[in-house]
Amino acid sequence: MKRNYLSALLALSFAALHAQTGGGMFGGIPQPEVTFDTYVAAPEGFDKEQADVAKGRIEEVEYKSATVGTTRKATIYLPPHYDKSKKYPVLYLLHGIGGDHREWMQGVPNIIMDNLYARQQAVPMIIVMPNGRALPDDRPEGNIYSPEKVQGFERFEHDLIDDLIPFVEGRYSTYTDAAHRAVAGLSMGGGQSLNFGLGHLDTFAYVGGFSSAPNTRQPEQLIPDIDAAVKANKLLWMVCGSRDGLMFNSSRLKAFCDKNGVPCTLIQYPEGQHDFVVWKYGLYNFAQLAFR
Ligand code: FER
Repeated sequence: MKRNYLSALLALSFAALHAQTGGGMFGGIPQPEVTFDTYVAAPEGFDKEQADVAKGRIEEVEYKSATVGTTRKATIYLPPHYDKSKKYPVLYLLHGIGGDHREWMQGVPNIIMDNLYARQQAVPMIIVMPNGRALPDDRPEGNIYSPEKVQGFERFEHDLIDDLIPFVEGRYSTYTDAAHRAVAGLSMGGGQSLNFGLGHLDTFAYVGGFSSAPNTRQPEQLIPDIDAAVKANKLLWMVCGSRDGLMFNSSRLKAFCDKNGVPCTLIQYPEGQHDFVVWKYGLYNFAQLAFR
């Protein structure tokens, strides 16, 4: 999996040099001029296990996907003191091109969330980490950049909305409206989150893209109806590393939003690359803002 990210980074390293300057063109890709939102560092230890902090629970589940025609897996994080007599909002948290339903565990979402809850900095939520490659063989093996594999990431729109969400809302004690659903992800999963979240305003009110990849649709496709997006979306939040060649996916959406009066955040992580330093920071911040 490491090697896969490495090849992506290699291909993008030139573009990364350019991203710091902001604006202009690079390799035929327009790099829009944008004003980034203020970066505030996460506190020391936000991603480190603390002995005196209540722990949530991680479990792996299987659900039937009519979209794919198989049984698929997802990792679930339940907050500390999960109580079936209460209802919870749900964050769908999506992985990158070389990952699967276990990839996000590298970013210790359970520890980040446990620590946030200990300080009462996040609304208790269930986090669902699916496999976003909606294919009969959904393993990140072979050529992970092949058109077939990439199409699986597109097809996941239907698996998510028609199969996974109903499964989650049947199995766990959740709210079942857009105001209590969030979708966020890293890289390919960031692109998916922007595409599906903004494409289904009636399903998700909170949308996050961390280092979003070239699967991110053009701003005009993401937000064809400005008024509808402004009305329905409650959070559109992005982060990308200053040294990540994929910044243009986020900055062109940010530029469009600023021009059209759509509330939107884009933080440039200083010296940030295409890795879990940025993605953990993304979760830490997004989780505090969601469901408010
Ligand atoms: C690409 C560069 C990067 C691309 C996808 C990625 C489909 C995804 C990277 C990741 O998920 O880490 O050209 O095209």
